[in-house]
Amino acid sequence: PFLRNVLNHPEFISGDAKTTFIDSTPKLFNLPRLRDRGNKTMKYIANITVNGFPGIDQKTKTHFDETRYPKVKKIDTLTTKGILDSQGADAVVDFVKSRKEVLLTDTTFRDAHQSLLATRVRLQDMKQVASAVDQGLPNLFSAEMWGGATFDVAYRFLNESPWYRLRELRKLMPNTMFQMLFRGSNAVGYQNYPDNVIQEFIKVAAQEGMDVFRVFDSLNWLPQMEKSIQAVRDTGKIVEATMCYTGDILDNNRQKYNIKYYKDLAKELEATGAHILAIKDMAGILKPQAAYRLISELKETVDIPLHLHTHDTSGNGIITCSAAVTAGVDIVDVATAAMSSGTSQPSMSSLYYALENGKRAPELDIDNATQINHYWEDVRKFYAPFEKGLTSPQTEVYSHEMPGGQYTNLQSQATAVGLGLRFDEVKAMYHTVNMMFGDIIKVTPSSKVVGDMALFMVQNDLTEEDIYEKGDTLSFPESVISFFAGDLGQPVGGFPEKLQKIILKDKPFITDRPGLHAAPVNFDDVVAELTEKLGYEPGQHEVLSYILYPQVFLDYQKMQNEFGSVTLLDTPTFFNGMRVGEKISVEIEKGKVLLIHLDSISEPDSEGNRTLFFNLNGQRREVIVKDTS
Ligand code: 3PY
Ligand code: ZN
Repeated sequence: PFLRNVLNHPEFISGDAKTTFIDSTPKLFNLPRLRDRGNKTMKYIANITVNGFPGIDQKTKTHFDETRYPKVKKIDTLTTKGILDSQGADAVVDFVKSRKEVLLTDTTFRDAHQSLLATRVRLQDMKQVASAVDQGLPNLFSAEMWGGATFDVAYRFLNESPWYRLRELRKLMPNTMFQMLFRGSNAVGYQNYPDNVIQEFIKVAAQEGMDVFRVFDSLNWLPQMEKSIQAVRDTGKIVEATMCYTGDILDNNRQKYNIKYYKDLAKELEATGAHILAIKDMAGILKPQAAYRLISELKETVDIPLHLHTHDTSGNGIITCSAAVTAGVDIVDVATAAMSSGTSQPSMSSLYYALENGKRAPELDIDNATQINHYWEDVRKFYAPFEKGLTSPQTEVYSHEMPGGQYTNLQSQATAVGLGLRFDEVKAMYHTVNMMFGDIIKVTPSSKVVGDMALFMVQNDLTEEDIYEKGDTLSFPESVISFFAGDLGQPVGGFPEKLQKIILKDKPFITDRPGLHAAPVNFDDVVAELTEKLGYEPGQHEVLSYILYPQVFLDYQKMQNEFGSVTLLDTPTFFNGMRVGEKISVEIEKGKVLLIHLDSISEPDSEGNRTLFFNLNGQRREVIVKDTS
């Protein structure tokens, strides 16, 4: 039926086709478009097959067919999404408060792969399991599936629009609240953006289906969060105001961030009108006893529900969550077992059994969770090239305090500048730099500043003393200069003045909110500029992407023009191309499938071009690719 087209339609052959023929049988005219898509897809595959995907060893290709698809029992129950859509955000808060059991947020689609697999998990792999999560785990508070690094990485490395990801998952998961991580005035980027960009981003994200916004600031500086919190409130969606946890409240020698600090901050965050207070332990350094004390005291300090986010880097994640549950935390973040632990969140099923038969055991269908997990056990294998993280618990995190998502990133950065074998020194230096900076909150983007400085010092064999002695002659990394100029806001207790002078030299610095210095973006101007570049009028979401990541967005568009949408390819083919003799199928629309067989590959000709002989839905096709490998 796929090959049925206008030329072999009986009406056309009989010569009876009228001018209304196109209108009454539009499907038949899709063929050139399908062929075009097929050709672009083969061009992508040919390229990857011959030249490889950047950073991926081409030798092994995992097979897609061997994946176990989850078979879950559908459970009908009241969902937070149902409450939000019918009664609004405050009703969800009331619902959370009324529950005796702890609620769970599943981070598998966002932080888990950001922390384990360099944020590389593709929509195609989420889509296959999305309905199962929606139908099989309806008691989840939410699924975190957007924001943080996923926005940038989707465009930059996966040729995938994060907006398309959001829309597609929304369709498949109508009963689950979607949650995103939002970096306050830094949005989903690494720098401060004008207030109107922040407001517009939140508005459009809410329209596209986002329900819960976890708003944080990388220095815990309230002025950098207030506009975002208000913007979420204006959309009617749920806002979690966030405190990032650092230090150790139970360490008497480390009292900069003591219990009083967190209680005061909690009150300020509650006063912004936030629906929920999130405690974001981005590095996984909230020890179990500290979790018990922190949650117990925060419960007495604020009225809004508490949502705990931690990482399992130290191996103590389950105990921390369990202590927090005993102390009364309302919601905790977990990930499906196969995507949990190490620098990721603690495992959903491990926590389930840790709490089983207790007073606050979560409502979770463990058989459905296991089915879903089998799928992820298989899918994780596709991403083996990105597995650079820890293979065992690491308690050193209590000293370096590096966020879960940064660990593998910094390791790759270190390797890229030839410091792969000196990563232990980089970690130690990360701690030194943090102390030099005055012991700051370290989370994107402030954590990147600390990482950049640590790499700079190890690379140039500089000690702390060297910075103070010969700092005048050194050119520091751009991010470090910008941080000390106040571009990310003000750290708790201010900047260390002596170091600030050394780093900034004569550069001016600000002590007020960076947004006050940023002119609003004129969206009409951006639309005009982008229309010219794209050749069509962009949607609001595209305008925002372009403002946040101009070059990344344009590069993505260029790839789209050349290769079409490659989002639908299976992941092994996306990363590894095809092998001679292999056959794959790509469902480009419901019921429309491209069947692609790679027959052979020629030797390179005198100009280094190879010809790939494909068979696309029964027809021979040739694609010529320059071999640059
Ligand atoms: C992010 O901002 O991407 C984070 O996950 C911080 O923990
Ligand atoms: Zn995290």
